[in-house]
Amino acid sequence: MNADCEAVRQAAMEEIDALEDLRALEESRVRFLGRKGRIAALMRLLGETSPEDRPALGKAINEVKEALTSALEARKQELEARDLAARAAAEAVDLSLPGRRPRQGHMHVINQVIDDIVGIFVELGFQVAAGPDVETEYYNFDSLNTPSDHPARDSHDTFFVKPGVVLRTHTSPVQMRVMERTQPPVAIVVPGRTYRVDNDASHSPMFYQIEGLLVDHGVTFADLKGTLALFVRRFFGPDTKARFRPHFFPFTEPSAEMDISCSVCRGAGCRVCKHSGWLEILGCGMVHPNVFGYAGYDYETYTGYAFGMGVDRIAMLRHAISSISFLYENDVRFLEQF
Ligand code: 2NL
Repeated sequence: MNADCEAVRQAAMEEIDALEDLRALEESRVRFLGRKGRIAALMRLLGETSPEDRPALGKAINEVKEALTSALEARKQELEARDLAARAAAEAVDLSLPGRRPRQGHMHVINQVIDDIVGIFVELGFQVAAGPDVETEYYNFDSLNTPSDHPARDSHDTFFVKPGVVLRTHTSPVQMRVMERTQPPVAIVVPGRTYRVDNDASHSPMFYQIEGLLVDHGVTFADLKGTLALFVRRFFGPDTKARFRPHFFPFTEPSAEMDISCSVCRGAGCRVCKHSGWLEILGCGMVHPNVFGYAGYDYETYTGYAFGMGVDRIAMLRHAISSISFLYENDVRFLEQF
């Protein structure tokens, strides 16, 4: 009888040693320790055993049962530990890795330049004004003393929305609207989008301008020169020189263009200034009496100056940007440099 016990123990131990997963282990447990298992079969033999042999056989069966139970438990713990280790390895997180830094954005270079320019004039007491991008021909041209046969007014230069309505070609209509509703003194700067039919390395059909307007008693061209000279020294640096050349605009008389000493070569001559030593950066002049007439201002009582500059051109000069399209195609590799 002990031989039967020994056979069951032998078979069970071999099987348990070979177990490779928890499901097979449970099947083994049922096969040996279950109600219809091998141990239960040995128990049934007890009944057929003589009373004097029974205690020894019972003891032997119990020893096998206990040996199997603890062998199964030990194997179960080994397999569970192995599963846990495998899962831990598969799901491992390296806590010493550096975190992923979120990419931080910033103001567009155009807006940085607008803020810098506007900031200089605000410090001088100018207020900031804004108005619609879609304008009437009246505010964009007629009220600014621009005759109806002026070349800028045809569809090769100006975007027409419908007859009488255009995309503003400068921000001057905003100054007209402010003058209509305000009595002098007026001192405003107007940054904004403007539109012209034009597209090459230095022109985009949508671009940014900043214009300024100051109207009061006794404003002179000297005030204009002094204010703009201060502006360029603040913006381009204290050694920047400025010069004024006579020019023509329909809305100012007299009119001028202002050049500054080349910020790239400091006047020595380079590709950027086309070897002249000077860069053209803005147009300006004394507000034309006819414009005051449209605004409802008495040109015998008031005088004023106005100026306008292209923000894109100034941003390109400041940062040595070779083509205006860089400013508008929004390639992050370009934008993040500023
Ligand atoms: C340029 C030249 C200029 C003005 C803009 C202006 C506005 C009013 C009345 C009179 Cl309401 N003038 N604006 C005057 C002279 C020049 O801009 O080259 N801009 C990029």
